Amino acid sequence: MNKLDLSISTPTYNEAKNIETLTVRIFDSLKKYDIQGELIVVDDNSPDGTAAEAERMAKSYPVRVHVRKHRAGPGPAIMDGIRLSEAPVACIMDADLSHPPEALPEMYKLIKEGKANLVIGSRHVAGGGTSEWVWYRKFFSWGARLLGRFLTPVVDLTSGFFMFDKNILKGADINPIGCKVGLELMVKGNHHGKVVEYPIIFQERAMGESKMGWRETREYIKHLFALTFYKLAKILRLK
Ligand SMILES: Nc1nc2c(ncn2[C@@H]2O[C@H](COP(=O)(O)OP(=O)(O)O)[C@@H](O)[C@H]2O)c(=O)[nH]1
Ligand SMILES: [Mg+2]
Repeated sequence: MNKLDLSISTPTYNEAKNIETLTVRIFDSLKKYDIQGELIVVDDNSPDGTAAEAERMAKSYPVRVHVRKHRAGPGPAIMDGIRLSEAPVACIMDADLSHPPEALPEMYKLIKEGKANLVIGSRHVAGGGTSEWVWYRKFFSWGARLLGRFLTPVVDLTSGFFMFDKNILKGADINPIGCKVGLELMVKGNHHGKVVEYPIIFQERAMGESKMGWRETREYIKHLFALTFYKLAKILRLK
């Protein structure tokens, strides 16, 4: 078997209708640039048969399926995906096609060429954006960015689409509260400041329903506080 370049994992809950398109688009886009990738579907035992659909794709593509017993939000599933990643470079993306698989090769190239250790698929840099968002979603996204200004120079700090050289995990205590694993890596990862935002257009999901709600917002605020303490402690220790 060829050497694996990139492990992509996706947390899933009731995404059966999106798995096939996601798989085909990921592997089409990697094939064009001759990148050897694998897809790891980390499913929380979805009642709609997401895992079975992923197993069906595994017959024709390098897809692995990991089923967790209980629903616990995307955070723990993302952490499992990272642990299961076998390639030197790992990537996390949503399964609902909000994150364009066509961006994967350029993001990978930034890491491969040593320009970045962590690449964020970003909606808020030139060339990036979102399809039509309702006002409250825009408002929350703006508020979330404002709160994290102190933590990282990254503009799109809540992005769920990111890729990294797995060396950034060495010696880092990665232990996110909630689902913003990318933010945890921006603040605590050993990336030596080599973090690049790559512009993406975020598409509203076409199939299925969003599972985000107040619990995620509360967890996000707790996470921001924890990271702020972490950063302050680090600054004080350096002095
Ligand atoms: N494993 C797992 N994945 C989840 C859970 N909740 C959401 N997800 C996945 O996390 C990703 C983002 O969720 P989504 O509902 O699209 O959030 P939104 O884009 O913020 O509305 C999708 O791939 C979901 O299927 C969960 O409880 N467990
Ligand atoms: Mg979504």
